[in-house]
Amino acid sequence: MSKFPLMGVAAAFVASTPLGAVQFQVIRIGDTDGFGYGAASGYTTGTSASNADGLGNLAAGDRLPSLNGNAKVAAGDGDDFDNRSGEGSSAVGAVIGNGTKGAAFTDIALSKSYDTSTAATQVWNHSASASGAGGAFPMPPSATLPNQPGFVFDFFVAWGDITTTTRLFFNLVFGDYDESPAVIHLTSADGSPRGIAINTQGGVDGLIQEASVKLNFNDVFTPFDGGYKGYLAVDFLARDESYTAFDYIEIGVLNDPGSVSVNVPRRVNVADAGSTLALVFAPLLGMFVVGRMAGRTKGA
Ligand SMILES: [Ca+2]
Ligand SMILES: [Ca+2]
Ligand SMILES: [Ca+2]
Ligand SMILES: [Ca+2]
Repeated sequence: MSKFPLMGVAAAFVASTPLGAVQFQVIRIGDTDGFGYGAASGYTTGTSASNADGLGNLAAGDRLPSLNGNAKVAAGDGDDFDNRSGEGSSAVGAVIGNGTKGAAFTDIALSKSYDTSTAATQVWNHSASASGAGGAFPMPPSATLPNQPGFVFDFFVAWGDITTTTRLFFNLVFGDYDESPAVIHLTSADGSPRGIAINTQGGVDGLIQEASVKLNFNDVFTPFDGGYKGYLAVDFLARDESYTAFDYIEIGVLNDPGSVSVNVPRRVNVADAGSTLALVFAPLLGMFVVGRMAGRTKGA
């Protein structure tokens, strides 16, 4: 219970929808705006349009823009950006707790060269259509790896707004992952860990991918006064990655338990809750977690 010392205290929540009025549908950290590029009209990655299929916002299967016009997307290669615009968290049918965090890691290049680009006022901003110093790097200094985010979902759903048979999905949208080893590490409400294997982009620089996993009710929720606490910690463990970006991360209701295809169109890595992935990755995770915790003192 000590994991949620503030839950239940009214001041600990930011009300997004009235309690008891709306069925739980989703909680999201960051926003679904194509890494702040939207449809990325006019942006290219090498000779290709960054929005490869020309549909909607930048999404899985598209590529992060190479801002200096070459085919590479990398640290020190003219591609540092900060498209953040007051990123926060949102929810439908839930109240967001103070422990929810990580939005500052979205819509920004988590690049080893970010601080250098800041000093040179060469951090691109899509809305301004200009370069500048950019905002504060979320885990300074940028030159010290790992630069990867630690996300935490901390929320409350009232009794009438979810049933214990509800199946859930977890989804994370990221770009330019090309340095193995890496794994997405989930920590459930009861403290149990799980790993999601992810594939490198296979030579497609800047590739945007989604990682999804199905979750059981009990993986996320525990009973609490008047409803359920929701909790999930998500660490992107890639100790050697010098350049990545994240669009958003979410937990939602899985309306069709047989498929998560609506949420994971391409390059997906889907595993059922209770799979053996946690066992497969346990030794790897131990190594990563130790490394990650050592670097964690740098801040959220
Ligand atoms: Ca945004
Ligand atoms: Ca580039
Ligand atoms: Ca990379
Ligand atoms: Ca976003």
